[in-house]
Amino acid sequence: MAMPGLGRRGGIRPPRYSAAGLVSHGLTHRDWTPMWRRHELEPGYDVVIIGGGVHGLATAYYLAANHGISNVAVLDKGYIGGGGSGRNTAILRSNYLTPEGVRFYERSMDLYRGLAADLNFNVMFARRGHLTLAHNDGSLRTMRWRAEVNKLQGVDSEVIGPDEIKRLVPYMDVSAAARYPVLGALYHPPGGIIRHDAVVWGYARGADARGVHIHQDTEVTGIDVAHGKVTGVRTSRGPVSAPVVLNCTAGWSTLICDMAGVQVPVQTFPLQAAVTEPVRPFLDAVVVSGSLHVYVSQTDRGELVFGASVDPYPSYSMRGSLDFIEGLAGHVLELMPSLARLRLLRQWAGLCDMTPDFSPIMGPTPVDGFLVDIGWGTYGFKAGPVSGEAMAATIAAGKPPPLIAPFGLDRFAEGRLLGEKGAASVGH
Ligand code: PYC
Repeated sequence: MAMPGLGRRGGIRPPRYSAAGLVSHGLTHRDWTPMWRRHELEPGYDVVIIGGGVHGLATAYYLAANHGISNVAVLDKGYIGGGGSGRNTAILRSNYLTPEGVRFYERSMDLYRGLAADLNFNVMFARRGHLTLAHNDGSLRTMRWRAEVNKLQGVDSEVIGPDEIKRLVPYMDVSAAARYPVLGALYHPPGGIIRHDAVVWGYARGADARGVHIHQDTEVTGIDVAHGKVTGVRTSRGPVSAPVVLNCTAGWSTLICDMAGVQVPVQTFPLQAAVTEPVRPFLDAVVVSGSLHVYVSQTDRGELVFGASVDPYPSYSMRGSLDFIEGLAGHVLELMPSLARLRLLRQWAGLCDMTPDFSPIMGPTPVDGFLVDIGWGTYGFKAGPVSGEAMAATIAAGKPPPLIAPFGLDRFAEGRLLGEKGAASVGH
């Protein structure tokens, strides 16, 4: 995969956000500069990125910021962040099961920790501590395994017992009388939550300022390939030529791969979530129970955000179901009976592009110049920054950096699967 000489396009310098700027805008009622601009669709770009979620926008940002490649278009069929990036439960962690996975997600945590300063945009990262509960001996064994792999990679994780869990989450029922008694937990202190929309907007603003064109309402309807090489895309607004096309479309990724004639072992399943009315802060940690198929965290505004496992059938539906909410409510109450009177405000679904080994597919495909950053399953949001950084490096250098080399599409043919199912928040 040889990348052509990729070029730079001039950007603008966005105004720096500061406390003084906030006061001055408040007093003068001056409008804020829009965070990204609208552009005519050019007939050609050096790089076309399909999908305006955190992965696509982060890739565009790092292409421009780290490699000086800014003749880049990000195309989204809807609005930026309207897919998985705006529908996930915004949990960050790096306590995975394989050394490759732990290293990769830990780099993402590093980037997330510095993101507000890097983008000059408050992404509201909150380190909260992340607890994955074990309700049986089998899960406890997996938690110990993960803790050891994590420690070997320098990631802070340890197995703790019910007393320590009760200290961290006083409202949780850790008694032996609980229907699924809590035997212990994998405790990952650096885990936390973030404001997912802000991450999308921050990357969009940073990419736009460096000359990237962000095109919303621009659906890709075809991909042109000649002599085994990608030459461009067709869109609802006309054709665009490009020697490099990157598929960052998560739940829709197989549809885009089909357009290029590339087969990938991915199936799309909905993942549902829900949010309650806001209440006073009482839950600091992020709590996950695989056996009860539920995870819960409390936002800085006081809402509780809940999620579960993916729906048990492939679908492109992004609507919530009664079935899901009934099951979820029952499981939450088994963990925290005192939440019985809390009211749910909203439920929704996002789409997960699941692979057989629960690890992503990143890098080149058999079509020269057509790259993928897909197969995220339920882990996509956590990986946004590192994926962007690594895919930008792949495009700039013409080959994937060592950090993502294990995640290539060729691993399925070569039998080098990277099983991360044991690191899933909940059973799937
Ligand atoms: O892997 O932490 C996770 C997660 C939470 C929600 C979906 N995936």
